[in-house]
Amino acid sequence: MELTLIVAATITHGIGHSGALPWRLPNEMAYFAKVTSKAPQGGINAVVMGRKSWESIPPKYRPLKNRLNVVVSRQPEYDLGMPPPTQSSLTSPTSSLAILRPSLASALGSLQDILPSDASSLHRTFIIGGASIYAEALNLSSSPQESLPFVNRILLTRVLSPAYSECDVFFPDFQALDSRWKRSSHKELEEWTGLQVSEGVQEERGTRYEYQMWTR
Ligand code: FOL
Repeated sequence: MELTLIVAATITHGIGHSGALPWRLPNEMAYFAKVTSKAPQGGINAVVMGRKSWESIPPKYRPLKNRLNVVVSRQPEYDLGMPPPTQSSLTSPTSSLAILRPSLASALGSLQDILPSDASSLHRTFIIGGASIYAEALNLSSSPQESLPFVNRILLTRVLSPAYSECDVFFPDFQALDSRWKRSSHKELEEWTGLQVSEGVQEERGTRYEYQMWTR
């Protein structure tokens, strides 16, 4: 099983502030939605997130549509605000689904079994945050953990300016922690996503950023 992590982070690795994204970038968000949704006929992608990230998604966009939403919380009674999927709701490939799992390892370990194989098959799995889930997925968590599948790809939107120095949650400095991470070419990013992606520095509402892909 291969895992892809998707994140938008500043130069100093800031990803959030006061429980929300530090910026509002509609085109960048559209990129996130397209990349995480795109799957072949009969396939569906999973988006795995921590409880605080789930809560940060505007209720009208929850669960993220056309994706299997997997929310990690140690609270067994945590209320996702919707009924758990039934066997029959899992057979409709366009439905939006949200399930709760008690750990990242159990979330990832159970994914294959969740979808009935006759209905829709799991295509790609994306780790969408936040800070503690990213750190654990990159095997940096200090708490004891079961062995996790390997994150071999990072779709990083590098936010170049402004600095967003108010950020209070951060993405790990993955390059400092593992020198095997190599930046892919723009062509490789487009080939892997199957999308046309704008190349070079983007500017939206005064924020400059760039779409990148890294692999190890
Ligand atoms: N990765 C990237 N590149 N950009 C992000 O903004 C991002 N955000 C998260 C994780 N990885 C990311 C976590 N935060 C929505 C809101 C917050 C969020 C993730 C997703 C959300 O509402 N998404 C809708 C799009 C809504 C719209 O079109 O405005 C979706 O359908 O994905």
